[in-house]
Amino acid sequence: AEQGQWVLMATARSPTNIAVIKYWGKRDEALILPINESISITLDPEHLSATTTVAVSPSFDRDRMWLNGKEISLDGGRFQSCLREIRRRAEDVEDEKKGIHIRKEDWERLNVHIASYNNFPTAAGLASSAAGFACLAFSLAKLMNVKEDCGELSAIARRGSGSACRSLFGGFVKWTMGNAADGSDSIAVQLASETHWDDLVVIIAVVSSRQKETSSTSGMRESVETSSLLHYRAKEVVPSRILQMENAISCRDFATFAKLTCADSNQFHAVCLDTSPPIFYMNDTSHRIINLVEKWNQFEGAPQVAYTFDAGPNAVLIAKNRKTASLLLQRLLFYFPPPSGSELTSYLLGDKS
Ligand code: 2P0
Repeated sequence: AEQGQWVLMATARSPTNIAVIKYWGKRDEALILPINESISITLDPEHLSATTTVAVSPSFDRDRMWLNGKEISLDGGRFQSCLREIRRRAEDVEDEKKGIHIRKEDWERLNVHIASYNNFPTAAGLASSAAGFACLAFSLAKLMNVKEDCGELSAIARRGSGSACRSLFGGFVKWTMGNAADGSDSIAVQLASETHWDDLVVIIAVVSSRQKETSSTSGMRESVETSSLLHYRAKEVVPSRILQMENAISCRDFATFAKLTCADSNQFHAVCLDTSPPIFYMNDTSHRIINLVEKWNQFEGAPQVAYTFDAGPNAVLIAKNRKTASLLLQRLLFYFPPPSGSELTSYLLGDKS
């Protein structure tokens, strides 16, 4: 590329994903390789997603990144591994109209600017790293004309954040263990597309918008070091749950899907309690939501709603269909009325001001 003022850009959007069989624990910290497989649902990008624009220009003197408009440091090893892995796979780029000719080897010395936005408040205590790193890997790959498919790109997103690899696909996704020493085969695979089981409705109940006290990365490290339940779970429980879950998804068997989802969330939080010192991600409100769902499912004689909680107190509720979802919303609003004067209350009252 000639020294000049041109700028070349690419933009992508990636949704976040919610694990129904949880990832918790690494067998390799540097490569981010999991101790067990996991399965997730990728959400609709309309609601919880990251949008990232990446740009390259000979006038950029270093790689820089902005998150929700604020510059952040790219010094962390995770950003550096993603950038390095994508640059290694970069190809020639030609844009005749703009007169841009970038040769493969030019990418090593060209710098990028990255601007990423989440369409949900970062402070809402909802995971944003999954959508963020998936989008970073995908948009950089587009910019640099990387030929790898989404599976191969998922291994790069994984180097940013483990759960990010699952956001490269829509629908139901499995993160496979892999066994290559370099981690190249620990990738995401799509189990079923977003149209396969579109009766399901996901409702996220924001219990607390405070930032969590223990980050997932350090929490899972402490669990790997101190929880014997984690090792039992990874070896004796998860492998058969993965098979049962794949089957439940393929048959759209909601009863089995819900039982496995709730059981796996509860076991993940039991592992957190089994960690020394114990990690508490759920709070009283989370426990009350579990009770509400359990009682409801028991009363109906068959599961109607599944719950799952990540590294925080917010509930992710999966309703069997739209009718159940609207009942669920009514019940949540009855038992957990939003404080008067809150945004949600004004919205529900149709307050236009
Ligand atoms: C999951 N979580 O499967 C589990 C369930 C939280 C609870 O993946 O260290 O942010 O970046 O690989 O991916 C959160 O962990 O951790 C997570 P790193 P990540 O979704």
